[in-house]
Amino acid sequence: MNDLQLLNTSELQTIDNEFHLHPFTDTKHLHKVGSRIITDAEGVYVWDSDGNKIIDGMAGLWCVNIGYGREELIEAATRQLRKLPYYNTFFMTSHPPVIELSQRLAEITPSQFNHVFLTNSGSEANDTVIRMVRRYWTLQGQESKTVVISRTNAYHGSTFGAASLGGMSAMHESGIPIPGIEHIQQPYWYREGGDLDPNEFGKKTAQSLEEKILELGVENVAAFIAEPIQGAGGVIVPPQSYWNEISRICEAYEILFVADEVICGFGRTGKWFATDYFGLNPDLMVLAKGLSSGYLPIAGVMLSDDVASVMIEDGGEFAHGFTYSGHPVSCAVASENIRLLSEEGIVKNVGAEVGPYFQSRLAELSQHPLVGEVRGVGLIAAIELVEDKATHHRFQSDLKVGIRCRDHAANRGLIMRAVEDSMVLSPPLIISKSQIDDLVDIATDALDETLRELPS
Ligand code: PXG
Repeated sequence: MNDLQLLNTSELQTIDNEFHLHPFTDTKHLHKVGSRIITDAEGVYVWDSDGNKIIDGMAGLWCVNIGYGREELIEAATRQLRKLPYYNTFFMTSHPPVIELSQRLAEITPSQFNHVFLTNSGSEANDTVIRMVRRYWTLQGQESKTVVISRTNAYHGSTFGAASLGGMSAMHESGIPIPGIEHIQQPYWYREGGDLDPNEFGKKTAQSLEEKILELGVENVAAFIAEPIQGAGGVIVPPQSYWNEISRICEAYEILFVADEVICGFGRTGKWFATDYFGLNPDLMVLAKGLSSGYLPIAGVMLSDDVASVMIEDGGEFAHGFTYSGHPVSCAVASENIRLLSEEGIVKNVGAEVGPYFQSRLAELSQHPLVGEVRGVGLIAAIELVEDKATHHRFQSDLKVGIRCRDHAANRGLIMRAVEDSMVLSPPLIISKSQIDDLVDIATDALDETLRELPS
């Protein structure tokens, strides 16, 4: 084995190519260009193996909410590793870190949530949701209520169940979606709204839930699942009218509403949860990412008191769980992360200060010739690039406009992600106003450079 610390970038890339298969990656292409190797991080910055300092406009993968390098989290992990590095929560056992985290989650989530089922990833949490909602109805003698309704272009994870809940056509192959999952139209007004104004379109797409319930028969529908703001789908913020109508329909037909807060939770919108931001009333809430600020893998499903009481009182054993459900070290880090987000006023500051500043600085970019729409809430946003601002007409996909812009930004010191031609941003919540100014300057340069090289 080599001492990897001593190798240069191209040596590291060679070994990476030889032994490592990356997620969601065209491996043959990666082997040609080589991976960007990240070696260090602090605050909102990461450094690559060539020593470049880069603003991490994506907080890793929408997860490093508290920023990099927090000693308190490192100490919480180290302390717990020394004291009890592992114990399970099966077979009537528990341990202090999982007990503390469960209590903390009950405190910060909306009042109907007082129970959590812990997993290691958002995908596992969403697979858990499928089993849980079916079990909830079965326990109440309504075995036929099995279908979960989701939306096109939703992202709920990569395992078989979670990819089925997701509505991304590229992930639908070889038996995915599994039976019992249905998709309705997403509330993406800018792309799919046609002649309708945003609120008419929001109401219409929400009403497609009612149509789907009636088509399937309410006796067959278990739940509706949605991200309050679609993240991986391109940061799609529904029109104002959307959530009211969805809530009305879920209540009228008494189906469970599952809010997937994996990206939106833990302060991203300036509230603890997007559920608080939009005034939603979910029965289940899916958590991951910002729960530990990505320092260690942990995720979970919050159950409302109603769902929990059915599962507990009428259920007997729920034959479901993971070796690392409630892993003590992940729990210790998550609790400390929540304590810091709360006691340092980080979530509040996103709502009152940096969130509005970020949105207003980004809104200036709508003047740019390439930018069709800037949308977002708090510290999550998208800048959608179009060929024709009046008609919202897209660039031809082989021009790869989003990828070009992403690469220009990266070369200038900013990580943005391209979802087709939407440039998405989700920086650490501790970003300062002057760092937001730097981010916007680099994004502007990247847009200018992209414009310059496009055929006129
Ligand atoms: N729900 C949502 C809303 C997510 O965004 C998951 C569930 C699954 O979580 P895990 O921990 O299993 O990955 C996610 C994950 C991207 C990207 O390209 C987004 C995610 C994961 C990987 C890539 O934007 N979100």
